[in-house]
Amino acid sequence: MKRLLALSFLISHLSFSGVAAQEVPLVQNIFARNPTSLNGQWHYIVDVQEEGYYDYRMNPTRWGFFLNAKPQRPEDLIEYDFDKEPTLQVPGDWNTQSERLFFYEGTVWYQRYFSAQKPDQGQRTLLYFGAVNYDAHVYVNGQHVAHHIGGFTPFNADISQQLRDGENTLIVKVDNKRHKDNVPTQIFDWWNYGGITRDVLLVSVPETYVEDYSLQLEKRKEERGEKREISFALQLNQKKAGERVTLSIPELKVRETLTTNAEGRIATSIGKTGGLQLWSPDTPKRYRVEISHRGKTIVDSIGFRTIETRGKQILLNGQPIFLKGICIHEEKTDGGGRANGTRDAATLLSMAQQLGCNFVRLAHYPHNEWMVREAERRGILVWSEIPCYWTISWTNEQTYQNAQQQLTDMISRDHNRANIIIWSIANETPHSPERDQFLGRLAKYARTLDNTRLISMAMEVTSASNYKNRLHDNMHEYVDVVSFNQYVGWYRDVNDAPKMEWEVPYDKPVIVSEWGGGAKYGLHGARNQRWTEEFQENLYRENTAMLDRIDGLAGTTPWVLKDFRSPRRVLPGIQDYYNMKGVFSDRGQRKKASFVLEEWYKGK
Ligand code: GCB
Repeated sequence: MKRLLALSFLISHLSFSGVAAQEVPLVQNIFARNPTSLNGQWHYIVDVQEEGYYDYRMNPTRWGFFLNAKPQRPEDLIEYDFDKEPTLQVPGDWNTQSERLFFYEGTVWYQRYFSAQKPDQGQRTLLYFGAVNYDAHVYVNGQHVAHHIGGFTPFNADISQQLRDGENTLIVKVDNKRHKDNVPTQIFDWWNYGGITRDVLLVSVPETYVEDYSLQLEKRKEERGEKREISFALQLNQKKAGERVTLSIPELKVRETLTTNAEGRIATSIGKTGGLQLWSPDTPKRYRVEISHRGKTIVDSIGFRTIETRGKQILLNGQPIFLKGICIHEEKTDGGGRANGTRDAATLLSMAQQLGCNFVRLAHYPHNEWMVREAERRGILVWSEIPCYWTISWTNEQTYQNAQQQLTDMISRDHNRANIIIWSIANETPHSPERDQFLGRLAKYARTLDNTRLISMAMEVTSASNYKNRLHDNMHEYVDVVSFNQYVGWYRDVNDAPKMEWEVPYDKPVIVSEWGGGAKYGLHGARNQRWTEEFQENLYRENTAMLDRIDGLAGTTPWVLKDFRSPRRVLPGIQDYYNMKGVFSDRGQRKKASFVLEEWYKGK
């Protein structure tokens, strides 16, 4: 049984200091801080040999592209000129915006001008990036302000010192080369979209500002039964006592003025939960929450719910729930590259809802914040994951730190979202003592950040002995929900699903986090004919019947919502660089299997 402890999250999270000089800990709910958007057209230079960063002896150069230098005299030699380069839309990946960049993996420099004022006395200006894939160096007016690693998590830097009145230059060096020691590692089954793929924002904040806050429904065991209360925690960016903060939830008639302690922190609970309408897929109720400090008000929409496990059940608000899910990649329909924003989220989530889903697995990395919020608004529960995928360098401490940072960033950004119920720390990782050590450490760390949600990871079962599939994974001790991927009917045991039996020897709920097979939309034939819709349809029939025989099955997320781009999928005429396991085509057309899934979910 889990107890909701919002405060431990903030306390451990806020003491984290893994940020570079100008970088400051992530600001909670950036969109509510009256941001100025720096989205739009940015100039870019493709820099295959990192000419703009290293000199010809491979030493970092002081005269790099980040200076945006211009010849001052006729004889000056400057061998680049952003102003004459073409542009790319930000946010967006470069692969789908320029044909010559479709397969490109390497360094691209982005540049734009923006007008601003130096912050007034007592004010600061922060620069925020929703995500840059993969390795980003950020420069304002030629000065380095941030370095961030990890392609799917946000970061922000204080650029007050670098800003000028009038025109300013912002340059980002983006490198998406794959490396063995990265997270994800060198190989993965999705397109390595490069670029500034999420929003870029400027935010003005007071010198002392609300950095983070957390509101959660907490269930406290008492002598007679349980008591529910809303816990509230807040952290300023400075350790400042005596700062007054007003928390108000008008619909609940909550209005309290609270004062920070010497750590710049508030930690309290609000008893008033009478009449509280809980967030759930049927009633995705969110309350307007206002947090005011020094004349600035942050407005959020927050839902309250509990999530816990009991034996092999998952309980939402105390009631067992079956998670009718689907896996989703963060990719637009129609070959449009990386998804971002509410419109893309609405498209993808509407497709999931056509299947009757109440749950999505946002694979294999944290998706953009719009996606999570749109799912929350629609009443869709979420599994959120970091890209510890396949063969991570388990013994490399830097790789571990990288994974841990991505986990921290993911949880920091989304810990107020009621719909996120599972943090997933990995996908299909090969068994070894080193991997257990790495992932065990990560799971424990995740709990120190947030012990109000469930922890899981996608394990795997790849073979059966005499049709008996048995899950064995040492990581079972560390997770709350035992999840695994299996591809009976596709990679293995074609035709044998009806004979398969399953054993999960742990007293924990079970999610089959991937299953499925490929089909080309519009290709028809016999049901034993690979790539036809009928083959996939039959696979879904047999798999759903098989899954019904798993004791303790608490949910599934078949692979995958729609066909998605992958460099590993090269079969001409069929794949053409798409993984075809979508139950929808890339254009959003429904394949036959999708109706089988919908029918099955109707009965759940
Ligand atoms: C998996 C992976 C997923 C792949 C999928 C496939 O097990 O987790 O990322 O895309 O299989 O299609 O093979």
